[in-house]
Amino acid sequence: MKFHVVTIFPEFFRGPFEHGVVARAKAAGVLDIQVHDLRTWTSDRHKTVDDRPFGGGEGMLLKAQPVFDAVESIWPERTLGEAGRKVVLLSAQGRRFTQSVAREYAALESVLLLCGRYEGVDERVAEHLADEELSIGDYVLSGGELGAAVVIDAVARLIPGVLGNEASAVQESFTTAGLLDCPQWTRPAEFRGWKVPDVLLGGNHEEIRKWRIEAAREKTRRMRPDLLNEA
Ligand code: 4HQ
Repeated sequence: MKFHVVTIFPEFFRGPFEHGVVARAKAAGVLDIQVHDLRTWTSDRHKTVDDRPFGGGEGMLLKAQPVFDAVESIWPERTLGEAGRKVVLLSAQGRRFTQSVAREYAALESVLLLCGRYEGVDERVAEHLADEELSIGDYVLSGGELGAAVVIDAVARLIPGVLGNEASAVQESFTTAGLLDCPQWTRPAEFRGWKVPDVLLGGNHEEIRKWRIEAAREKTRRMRPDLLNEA
């Protein structure tokens, strides 16, 4: 699977992808991430990517032209709504990014992530260039870069062949799908007087399995009751 990222801060992506699952997926050759500097597609001396909003108001907007030129140069033959690859604009106004969106993206050949900055992006990008606007959550970031990193991380661990994913990412069983993870402990069995539940110390795997399902349900009921009312 391939990601393209278009940003005015390409250096931002040096760190996040050099560790853990994403780094391993890249090393294994199942994931490729190409980061592009939006200023590549400017032609003036100051490499201008922003301008003032029509009608007035606070701050600046990313101009449509460099963003259109970037996408059209990265994917010259692409058409809107094409199967297999998607242009995604990170935006607080977008569809909410969830695990099911991550699974959707992991099945694509390529995703091109557009990271806005300033007060936003000229609306013609959302309207006529991006296949969709995507939000990682209901809060305001100062740029799309953190959102793009979140999306790449969540999708990378679902790619077949990424080390450990057959066991851990896909372990989600029929009975615990859509629930929070159950609580877990490691040694010692007692720490500062706090004990690990007895059932987990005995070797009864059927008992443990049932206990974990119930613990996941109870944790979900307590922390995220909204998840129990979903399909
Ligand atoms: N943005 N999920 C980028 C976000 C955001 C989000 C606000 C998008 C700022 C420039 N992105 N603009 N939430 O808050 O993805």
